[in-house]
Amino acid sequence: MTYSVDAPPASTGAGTHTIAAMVTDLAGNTSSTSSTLTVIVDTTLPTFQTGLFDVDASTQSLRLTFSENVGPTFGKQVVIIVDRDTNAQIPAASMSNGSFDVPSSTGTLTFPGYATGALPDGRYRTLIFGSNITDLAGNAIGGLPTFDFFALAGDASLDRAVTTTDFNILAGNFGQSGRTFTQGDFSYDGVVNTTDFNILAGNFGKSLSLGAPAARAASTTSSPQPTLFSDSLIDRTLDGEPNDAGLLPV
Ligand SMILES: [Ca+2]
Ligand SMILES: [Ca+2]
Repeated sequence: MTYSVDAPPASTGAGTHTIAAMVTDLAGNTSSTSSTLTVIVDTTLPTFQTGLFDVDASTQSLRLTFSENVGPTFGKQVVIIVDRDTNAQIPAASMSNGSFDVPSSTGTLTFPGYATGALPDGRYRTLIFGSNITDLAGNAIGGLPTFDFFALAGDASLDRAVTTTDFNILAGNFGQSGRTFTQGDFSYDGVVNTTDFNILAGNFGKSLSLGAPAARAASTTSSPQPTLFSDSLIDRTLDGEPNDAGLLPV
């Protein structure tokens, strides 16, 4: 015979609870205690912690770290990456589906739709759809957290400019294998050679300023957005004002 019993209030608070059952029949005979069931009640909302644009991974990787496991809901469907100067979005079709490392509570997205997996040069803002990201108990992050980063081919020193500093880094690693982006392997084939020199030469003198981007056209987001988030919310997150042609914040 199977019974369904509502858990008593004492077991509904946050934390780990052990539940066991004992029954008494009409004659007063009491059963032994059942085997136990452990229940974890989680009422703590997960949070977005930090972001990292990892140029030194084997392929460029955007890593987003959360306060706990949100893996089952993490993926490219819960983020939008926008070029802050042009308002262009990184197409979802160019992004990996996303993976999640439970021990570090970190989700990773890569960009296999681009040659060598490297994003076009630009200053990017990641919009994280917090209402769609939940922990295992279903608690959502909520809101629209953001993470800003930049991509600049040839900028081995990661100072937002392609200069002789970067050339010297490349020269110091020239001809060597097992190298990373910050060692001059801008083509992500592990080797520093003329291919990387040509990438650097093509961007020599280019820089991405820290200042506010130039005025842009009114919001023209073209990709379908999760319905929880309107274009105006996304636009306010980008520049603090709804659907206008204002300046993006620094
Ligand atoms: Ca540099
Ligand atoms: Ca290379």
